[in-house]
Amino acid sequence: MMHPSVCVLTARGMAAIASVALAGEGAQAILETIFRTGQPEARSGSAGMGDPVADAAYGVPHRVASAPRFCLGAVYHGCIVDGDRVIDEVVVGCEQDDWFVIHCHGNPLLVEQIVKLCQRCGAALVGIEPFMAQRHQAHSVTAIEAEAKLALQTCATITGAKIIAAQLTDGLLPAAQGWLEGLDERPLPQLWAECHQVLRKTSRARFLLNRCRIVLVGPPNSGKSTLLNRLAGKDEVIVSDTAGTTRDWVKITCRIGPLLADIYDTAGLDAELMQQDVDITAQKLALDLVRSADMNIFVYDVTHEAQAQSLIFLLGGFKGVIVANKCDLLTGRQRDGIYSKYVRLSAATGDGLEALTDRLLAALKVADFNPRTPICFTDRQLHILRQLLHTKEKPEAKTHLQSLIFGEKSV
Ligand SMILES: Nc1nc2c(ncn2[C@@H]2O[C@H](COP(=O)(O)OP(=O)(O)O)[C@@H](O)[C@H]2O)c(=O)[nH]1
Ligand SMILES: [Mg+2]
Repeated sequence: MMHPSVCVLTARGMAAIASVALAGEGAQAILETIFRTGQPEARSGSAGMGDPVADAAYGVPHRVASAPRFCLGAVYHGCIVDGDRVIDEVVVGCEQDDWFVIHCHGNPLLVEQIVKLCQRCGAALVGIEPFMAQRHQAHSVTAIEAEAKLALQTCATITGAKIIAAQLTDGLLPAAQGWLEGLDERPLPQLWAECHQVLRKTSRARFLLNRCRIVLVGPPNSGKSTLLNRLAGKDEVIVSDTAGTTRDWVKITCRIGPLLADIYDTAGLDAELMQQDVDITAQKLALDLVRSADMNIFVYDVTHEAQAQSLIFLLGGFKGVIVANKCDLLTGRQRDGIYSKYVRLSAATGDGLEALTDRLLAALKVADFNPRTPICFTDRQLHILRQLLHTKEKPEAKTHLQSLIFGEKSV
């Protein structure tokens, strides 16, 4: 038999309340032992006057000595008791017939006592991720559904959450069910083509499901740090007239439209140093970051255009968006003369930031991403789809599809 599990759902540290989950076969029996409805008995004197920590320390006796019959969805007020000793006054919610959450006071000492008590009664302490995965598996019909519930709790963006939710109604789940049902009638190459399509869309959706890496590069003093402060909505990066102020790199996480982006501000690139092939650490670091980025933003100063062109040339097949910064220093006519593929921006005033966001989303190919497009949102799903692409026999394809939908236990 599987042990029931106990798991602290709330973060450690100072808080008014904490939540401890108790779940699995035998969870109810444990709760019947350690939970009593009603309040601890009032005491005379100063000790334990309704203060749960003090009460626990003084071992306040308990008035009502019965455990309730738990009904799904109901909430019970009472005490966690260790024999005659009250540990804390709590509220217990019955989430599922085998899943309860004890909402206790937030003091970590109390939380620890409750957890230890549950352990002594036979529950195994588990971390929050495996706990939630177990719960979702126990209460989901399909593996994709269980994975979606878990992924919804961890995904980086709201758009990502919409994509994951839509996978159950319009995306991956119905697509996989359709593949399984139609397997006998349809030729395998048709299935391969559709799997390919899902994998292609998945590589685009990952920028919405996870964080993306964006790197700011360009000559010194072009306004990279000013732009990063703008994007972050606060002054975190040092802005200075002195070239070379940002020596290594600085990372700030910010939201850009629907994206959650780790943005790296790098040292300025120097065309002469790059040509001399000197081992300049800051330059090398910047170039390494450029290569590993999902997207780059090359920022140049419109009053020093020639310098920028030689750098863009040196960077070679540069993957990214080019920003013409300090447009506030130009006349209207000069601004209109800037190459139309560049984003016209003033990091100092914020003019042009929306255009930059639009251009970034287009470059990452996530503008107008339809959430109902079937995609994979876990490594397990990806792995099975890749296996399907190499499957030559229908019975084998059937096994893969069943495990994609229902998980390994179905096979
Ligand atoms: N006029 C104007 N000045 C700017 C703009 N962006 C940055 N600067 C100035 O340019 C100088 C260098 O900026 P900084 O962000 O430190 O450049 P970095 O070396 O590329 O990080 C600072 O004096 C900024 O105030 C802009 O859009 N317009
Ligand atoms: Mg800088």
